[in-house]
Amino acid sequence: SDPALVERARAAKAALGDRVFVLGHHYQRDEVIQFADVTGDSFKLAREAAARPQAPYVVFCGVHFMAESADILTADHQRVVLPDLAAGCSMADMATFDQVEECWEVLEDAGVADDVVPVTYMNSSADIKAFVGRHGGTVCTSSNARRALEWAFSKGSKVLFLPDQHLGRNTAVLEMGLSLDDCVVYNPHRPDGGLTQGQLRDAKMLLWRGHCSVHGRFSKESVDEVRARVPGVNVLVHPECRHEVVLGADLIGSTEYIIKTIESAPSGSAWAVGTELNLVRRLADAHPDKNVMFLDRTVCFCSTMNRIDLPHLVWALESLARDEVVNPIEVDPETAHYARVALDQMLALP
Ligand code: CIZ
Ligand code: SF4
Repeated sequence: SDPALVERARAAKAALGDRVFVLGHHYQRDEVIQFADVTGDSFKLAREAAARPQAPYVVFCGVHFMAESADILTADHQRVVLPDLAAGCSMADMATFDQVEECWEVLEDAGVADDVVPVTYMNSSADIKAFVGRHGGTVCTSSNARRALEWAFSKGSKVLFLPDQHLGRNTAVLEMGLSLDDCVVYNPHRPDGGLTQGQLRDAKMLLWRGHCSVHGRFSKESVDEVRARVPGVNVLVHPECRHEVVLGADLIGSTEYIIKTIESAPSGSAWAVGTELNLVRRLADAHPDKNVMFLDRTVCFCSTMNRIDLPHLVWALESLARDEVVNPIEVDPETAHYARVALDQMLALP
C-alpha cells in the first residue's frame, strides 16, 4: 500500500490517541487491518467497542450491519463511523423490513404466525433485528445458531430463519436432526413466498431465501477437485456455504473457529479453507509451515468488505482528528431498542 497513506493513517491515529478505537473485521484488506486495535467477527467487534466507553469515536472497518450493531451496543456518546457508506452486505440486503412484514402477514393468513419464533442471523439490518425483537425472537451468530434454534423450538413449533438459508438449513439438519423435508424456502419475490398453504402449515424451518455472495459460491465440485489434487487435505468451511459443500467438508465453523483450527493444526498439514479470501491469505501467510489454501480459486473477495480501503480509512481518521464526524452510523432509538431486545435474548441463550 502507498507509504504516504500509511504514514498519514499512522499520524492521524496517533493524534487521536485514546479518542479513537478502530475495529477490523477478519475479512478486511491487509492495508486496513494493520490499523485495527482489535480484529474479530461482527459480534466480537461490537462487544469490544461496547467495552471501551472512554473512546468517543469508533471506526468500524467492516460492513454496514456490523456498524449498526456496534452503534446499538455502544454508549450513547460514542459515535460509530463507517469509512465507506457503500460497504453494505448483499446477504443483509436480501431481507428488507417490508418484505419481512409481508412474510409475517402471509404466516398470519395461513394461521401459523402464533407458532413461529423468528431468528435472525447477525448479518441483517437493524430494522430486521428490531422486527425479531418485537416478535419474541432472537439474533444468532454462526457460533451459537444451534443454541438459538434449540431455544426457539422450545418456544414454538416453527422457526422463521433470516436471512441466510444456508446457515439455517445447515444448523437445522446437521445439528438439530431435522430433515431436509422439514425445511422450506420462503421466496420474498413470489406471492405467499412461493409456498402452498400445506407447506406453510407443515414446515418446521421456514428459511428466508438469502445467501452470502462469497460463501454461497463454493461448490461440491471445488471440494472434490481439491481432494483429488491434494491428498490428505482437510476441508474447512463456514456454515454460510451451501448444504452439499458443508456435507463434503471435514470441519465446519465460524471465522473465529476457522482461525483457531488453523492456528492449532500440526505443522505440515494441508487445509483447503472455504471462507473470505483476505482471511485465508492472512492465515496462509501467518502459517508458512502449513499448507493453507483457498478452497476455490474462482471465488473472490467480498466486494463490499473490500470497499473499505486505505484512502477511506485515512479520510475517516483525519476527519475525526479535526473532530469532524464523517459517515456516522446512527440507528434510530426505537429500532435500536427492539434490536437490542433481540441481541440481549441472544446473550441470554442457555
Ligand atoms: O460472512 C460474514 O460476513 C461473517 C462471518 C460475518 C461475521 O459475523 O463476522
Ligand atoms: Fe455479507 Fe457475505 Fe460479505 Fe459477509 S462475506 S459481508 S455475509 S456478502
